[in-house]
Amino acid sequence: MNDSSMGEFKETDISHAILESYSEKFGRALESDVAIVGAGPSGLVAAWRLAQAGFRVVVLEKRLSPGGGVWGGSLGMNEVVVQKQALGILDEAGVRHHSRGRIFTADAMELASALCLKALHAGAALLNLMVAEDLCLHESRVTGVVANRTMLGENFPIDPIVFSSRAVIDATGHEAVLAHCLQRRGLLENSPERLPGEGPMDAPSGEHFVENSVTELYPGLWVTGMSICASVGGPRMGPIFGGMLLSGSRVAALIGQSLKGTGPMPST
Ligand code: 48F
Repeated sequence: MNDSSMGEFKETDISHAILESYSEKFGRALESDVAIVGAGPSGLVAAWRLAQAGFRVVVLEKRLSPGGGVWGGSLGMNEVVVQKQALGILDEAGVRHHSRGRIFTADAMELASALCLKALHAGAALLNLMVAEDLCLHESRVTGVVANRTMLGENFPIDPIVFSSRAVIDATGHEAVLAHCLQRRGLLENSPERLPGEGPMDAPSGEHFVENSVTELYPGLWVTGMSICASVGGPRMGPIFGGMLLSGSRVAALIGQSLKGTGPMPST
């Protein structure tokens, strides 16, 4: 880089550009139609589908990298397995796949990256390093997510911020973080002392279960992906991801129907 090109901008221009850009993105995300917690495969597909349908969507992810359990495949071998019912989603996302008998494989990194890009290009806001720690409730309905910067609230007495939304999706995977927020306060149906948790592995049943058991656990709070198994009890299934993709698609369709009539929140 020569002297004249270095003179085109200052270090503070870089900082201002980031601050302004992030502030616009963050500001728009504070009120949405759907707030999704967890950027794993189910959360990202839900974000993509809902944003594609014209809803304002924010995804909060506590880690630096979105993609959840996709990246590592199985044992860190970064290939994932998908069954034929979910190939349409891979094709639409431009993810290449290879037949292995009755199932198919795809590159884990290609899948994680493609889902992020699809969600972003459809218009969803994706905020990483944001950890959801609670839910906002008004008149027995979930109305938003209470979130903090990852590691901030845990280590310092620093208050969180609220992301208001008309619907919230718990896509936090095995942790089912938001379902636990309601369960520990006795707000779930039948007030269980603890959530049933995942059952032992049964991949074929588990895949079917996560697609078909998408539900509104409490008014305004939906569960998708592994958080369904953790919150209502269902088998785990290991590194096969078709059920997660289909579960994300299904929760988006059901929320779309339930929000229909009131129309998407106008973009600002
Ligand atoms: O675990 P994860 O990938 O959930 P999923 O979409 O998919 C499950 C599969 O990856 C795999 C499997 C396949 O058969 O069993 O496990 O159901 O993604 C969950 C995401 O939620 C984030 C977490 O970092 C991960 O990226 N997450 C968890 N808790 C929080 C959170 C939280 N409190 N706030 C924000 N993000």
